[in-house]
This record gives sequence, structure tokens and C-alpha cells, in this order.
Amino acid sequence: MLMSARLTGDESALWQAAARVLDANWTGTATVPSPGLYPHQWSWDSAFVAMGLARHRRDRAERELASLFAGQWSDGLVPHIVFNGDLARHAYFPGPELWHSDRQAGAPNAVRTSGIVHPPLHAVAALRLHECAPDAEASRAFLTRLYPLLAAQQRYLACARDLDGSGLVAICHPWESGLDNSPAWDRPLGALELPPRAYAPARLPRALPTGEDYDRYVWLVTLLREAGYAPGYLRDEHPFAVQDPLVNATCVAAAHALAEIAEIIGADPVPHRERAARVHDALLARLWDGETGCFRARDLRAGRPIPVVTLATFGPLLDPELPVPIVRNLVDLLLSARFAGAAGYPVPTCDIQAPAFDRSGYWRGPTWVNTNWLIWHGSLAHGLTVVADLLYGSTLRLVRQSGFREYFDPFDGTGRGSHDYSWSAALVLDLLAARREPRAA
Ligand code: 2M8
Repeated sequence: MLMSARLTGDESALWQAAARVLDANWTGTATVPSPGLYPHQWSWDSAFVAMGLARHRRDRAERELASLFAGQWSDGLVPHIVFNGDLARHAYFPGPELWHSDRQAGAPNAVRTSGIVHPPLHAVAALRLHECAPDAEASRAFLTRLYPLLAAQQRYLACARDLDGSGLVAICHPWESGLDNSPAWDRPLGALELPPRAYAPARLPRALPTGEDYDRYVWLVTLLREAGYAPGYLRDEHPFAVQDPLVNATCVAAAHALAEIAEIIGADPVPHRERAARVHDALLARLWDGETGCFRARDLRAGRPIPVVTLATFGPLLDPELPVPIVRNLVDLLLSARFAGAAGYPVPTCDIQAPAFDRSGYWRGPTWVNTNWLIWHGSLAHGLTVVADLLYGSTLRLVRQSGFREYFDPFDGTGRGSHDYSWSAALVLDLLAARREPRAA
């Protein structure tokens, strides 16, 4: 609680409330996103949580990342879920029995995991941990241990997920985007030919999404599992393959972070800078739509861009080398009536004017703290202080008004989904601390 001494009284109260959520959701080795709904360890959640823990319990921030990487496969894949083996079989669906990591030669023996990835923000998190470390020497030692694992994570994505040789990373399941039921996935999911039987249990212990969407999610996992999660199968046969601007922007940001980490620990930064440049070039060449001034996901199986514009269009702000005219275009779009301009609590996950927009539909309209944090972080890198201030203020207003909820109504800020949601709390700690310590903003 070092930081709280320098906060205002109101900020200190918020700080303590956020810290209490992280303490309650700590299992002893990692943090659950929310105790009821999500009782295991999720990959990109842990990256966000580690950034908050770095401000509160640094020892736990390091253990959080170490626990996640204990689930890494031998080819570098960092799974999107590391399961807690102590929990009852039905604590969460789909549990380890759907993925069968225990039957994969490259999966770890000690823990069971899923077999797909999440946006790879862990190098960004590791660098942020270093930036706010009280003991630079101990922090360098931690980075030295983590660096080969982070580099292997990027190698897996660059090798196994570059399905068309463009340099871009493809996702093979909507869950890999983190934006599970984004309207961007409606078309590629709708094009799947499902066998005539339901795959998901009829009654899931959760609110959204369910029904037919869930059958499709489970069917995709079944296909991946039966193919042994093999790169050749992903490239040539798997029916869902999409290049998403947000996922690829996190790869660019991770490559830059890895280059910085390499410099800190005396390793070679050049391969990471080359990787960042390759994904940067491909993002601009393949996902930027100059005519309408936005980034669009690309459906590799249909061979065309996905028309609906979602918050993922702002992901490339995480690329520090995004050309200024494109940054300006994105800011205009962000501040327009399609996003922040017509929402009291920006940033909605989908274009408000799109037919698929749904103000309370999970990733189909609501505002989330983690995506606000990503756009805030990207805006600062481009010196967009007006946008950064807007996001900082609206994110804090959300949690002050509604608590550390999972997601929020973008018009009136009503909290939705689970309570005491870890990344909502963690990123508030990071926001509060970064304001007081502009060096790490
Ligand atoms: C949600 O995803 C999981 C599947 O991975 C689910 O719907 O059960 C998403 O919000 C995802 O972004 C998040 O990482 C996860 C845990 O918070 O929940």
C-alpha cells in the first residue's frame, strides 16, 4: 500500500477497495478472474492482474505470471486457461475434460490446460512490473527467468499462427480474441457446418453467451482437440481462422516490450524489433481499410474482411509506430457518435450504429475496463493526452459508480456480469498509480 499515501482521500478509498478485491481473488498461487463465474486462471486476465499486483503485492505479481507460464506447452503455446486441479469437475464449463491437454505430448504434466491462446500481453506486463519495481536488481533477475518463456510464446505465434505467410497471427477460436461473442465473429461462426447434435450442456451455470453460439464454440474445440492442436491442421483445415487487429496489435506491443526486456537483461533485441516491424507492416497492408478509415478483422476462410467495426479497430494504437494520419483517423472515429461521442461511459465494444450493437450483450456493446486500459495505454504512447484523459476519467467514474464489475452499460454506466472482477480492480490500481508516477504511465 505504498502508493496510497500519495493519493487523495477519495483515491485512497478506491485504491483500498480495489486491493481488497485482488486479495480476495488470490488463490495462493494466482488470481481468479471472479470466484463464482471464472474459478481458474485465465491468460490475458493474469497479464492485467499482474500489472495491478505490481502496485500492491509485487511478490504476487511475479507468482501470477510464473503460475501461468507453468502451463506453457513445449512449442511455446501459452494456454488461455490453466485449470485449478483442486476444483470440482463442474466448477466451470468447459473444464479440462473437453481440452484433454493430458493427451498432448507437448503439454505440461503438472497442470491441465486449454489448448488455445489469448492476446499475448505478458511481455507488456513484465516490462511494466520492471518499470515500477522498487528493487531493480531483483526485478532484472525475474525478467531474466521469464524472458525465454516470453520469447517462446512469441515464437509459437509467429510460427504456428501465421497461416498465410503474411506475418499476421490468426486466431482459431473466438475465445482467443478475448472478445468472445464480438459481432465480428458472427459471420465466420455462422458459416460453420455443425453436425446435427448439441455440444454444450443445455444449462450452463452462467448468463451469456449460451445456446447455439456455445455449440459452435465447443464444436471448434472438439475439432482442435481431435487434430492434436497441430499447426498443419490449423493452417490447412480448421474452419475458423481470423486475423484480428487487436490481437495483432498486442503482438506488436509484446515484440517491442520483449526488445526492451532483452536490452535490460543483456540479450539481443534485434529479432524482436524485426518481428514488431513485420507485424506492423502486415497490419497496415492487410487489415487497414483506408477507404473507411478503420482496421477490420480478416476472415481467412472466406478470404475477405469482416464488415462490422468493433473496438478492435483501436487496438493498433498499441503500435508505437502507427503512422500519424492513421492515428488521426482512429481518434476521429473514437470520438465520433459511433463510439465515445454518443456514450456517456466509453468505450463501447461495438460500433453503436451497427445493427449488431447490443448495450448489455457481453462483448457486443458494453464497456470493459481492460479494453479502456489498452486504448488509454496506446493513446499515451502517441501523445494523445485528450483521449487518454477521457478514458482515465470515464473508467474511474464507472467503478466509482458501479463497483468493480465485469462490464458496464456504455450509456448509463450500470454494472453487469460478475462482481469483484479482478482485472477491473487491478487496472484501476495501475491507472491511479500511473497518474502519480508519470514515468510509468
Ligand atoms: C471470458 O471468456 C471465457 C472463455 O475463455 C468465458 O466466456 O467463459 C472473456 O471475457 C475473456 O476475455 C476472459 O479472459 C474470461 C475470464 O475473465 O472470460
